[in-house]
Amino acid sequence: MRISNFIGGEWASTAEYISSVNPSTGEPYLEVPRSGENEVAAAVQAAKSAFPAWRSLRAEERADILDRIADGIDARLSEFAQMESDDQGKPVSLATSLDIPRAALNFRFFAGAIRHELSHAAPIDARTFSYVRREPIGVAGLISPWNLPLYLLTWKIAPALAYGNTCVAKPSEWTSGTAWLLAKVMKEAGLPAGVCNLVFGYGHEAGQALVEHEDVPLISFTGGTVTGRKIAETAAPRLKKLSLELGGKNPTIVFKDALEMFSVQELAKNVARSAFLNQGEICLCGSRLYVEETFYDEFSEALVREVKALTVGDPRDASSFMGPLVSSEHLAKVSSYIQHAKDTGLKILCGGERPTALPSSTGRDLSKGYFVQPTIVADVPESSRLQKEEVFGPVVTLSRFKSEDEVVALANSTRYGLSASLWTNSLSRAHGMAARLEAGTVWINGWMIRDLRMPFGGVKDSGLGREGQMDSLHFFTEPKTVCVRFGRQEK
Ligand code: TXE
Repeated sequence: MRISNFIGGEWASTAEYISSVNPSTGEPYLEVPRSGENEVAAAVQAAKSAFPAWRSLRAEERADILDRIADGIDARLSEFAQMESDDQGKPVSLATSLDIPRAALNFRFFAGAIRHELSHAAPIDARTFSYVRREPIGVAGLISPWNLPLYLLTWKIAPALAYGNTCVAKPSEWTSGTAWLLAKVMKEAGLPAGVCNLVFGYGHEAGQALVEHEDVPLISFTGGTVTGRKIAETAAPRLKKLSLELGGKNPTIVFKDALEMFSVQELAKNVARSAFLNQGEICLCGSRLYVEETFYDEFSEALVREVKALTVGDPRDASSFMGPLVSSEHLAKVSSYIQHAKDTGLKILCGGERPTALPSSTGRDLSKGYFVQPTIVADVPESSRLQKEEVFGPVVTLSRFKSEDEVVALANSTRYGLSASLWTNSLSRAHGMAARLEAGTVWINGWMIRDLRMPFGGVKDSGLGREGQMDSLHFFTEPKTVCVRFGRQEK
């Protein structure tokens, strides 16, 4: 199947195409446009032309269109979920319950936000006051990754459009399918031509051209830290507004007193889910597990039992918890960390290999798919690559700690700071630690509970800036202060 760019409300072809592979079978299944400077320039021009009319619509009119896009996503739920799975490797069940509904929610949420938005005003004296207009910025450049393709793309498109900008979006070259389906939905929903344009292709070609383009004053990017740094280097001298949501090496911290609330099995189940959901390919996954020493043996036994029971198999099967990794390159990267654990004599508690049997009720040949077992490596030195670098796959480390001070220091001893999750029944410990952990989000007795009203983003190498209701408003608009005086000032 071949997909097209979506520029000015029309489908546009390119001279060359990238072959995108289905990671379950290792077979090519999608031809993705290989766009470059020319396609990006055409898309930016279309977005620029559409901007004056789009920004002039009443908020209610924009909100209605966004709601219709959400409805259109819902109506095609199974088509989206199937494509997301074929493109990315994630179980269809996960795409159906999480990725696609959350993508629809992104549109509904920002439609609601602009319907209820208020601006503030400040009286100076009886005849004078100031008020703030929040104005859209122009053409937003939106660059998204492959791990939660539609969800993270719409997390950018929805607020950009809601607040009156037009946009050019560049999804990951590995997972472009659902973005193309989204373009169909946007067309059906009556989004005016040019308001949202999709340009597919490689990051160093289409992505780079978008960041460099002089008519794109704002870039929102989610992806790897190395790419984020490169984008910052390109954007900074051009004085572009920038939001970077980058990688993570998130700690999960388990105290024994959590047993006052959960059984050891429940704790193990929750921690396993937060480590291995979506094959561990979520920037929020807990990849460094720290367990209180007095509880370590009991917990690690339960965790290993839980993880060994996770089914790795055909992502089209409802029973599969994990599918393949996204690409052969990524499999090679993740495998190199497992090999490093073996080479340095670390203790692998479970996993560490390609699964020997891959259950599939569809009868598909999965022998060339990029599968790997969920893997736990124990007692890893803090200086090890495994403890320091983002694996972004189903490989986690398990360590023990004695005290709060010790575990806070360990948790913070990374260049990343995206999220942390903490399991404890002690209120004072929970809030005390939340204040000390260096992270954009701290979950207490939970994980990946998303509230779109809250700021989302990371500290340190995990990013720059925040998005979320008010933060997205601030990012995707510029405030203008208007000071009004009625008549002549009395002496
Ligand atoms: O991401 P990239 P990749 C992490 C994870 C992963 C690593 C690399 O550790 O292993 O990043 O993954 C576009 N100018 N995360 O290589 O390269 C690219 O085409 C403009 C964390 O897939 O950062 C894609 O659309 N754009 C993460 C997007 O950037 C460029 C999710 C992300 O690609 C570009 C994914 C350039 N010069 C990976 N180069 C998370 N935080 O969720 C690339 N791109």
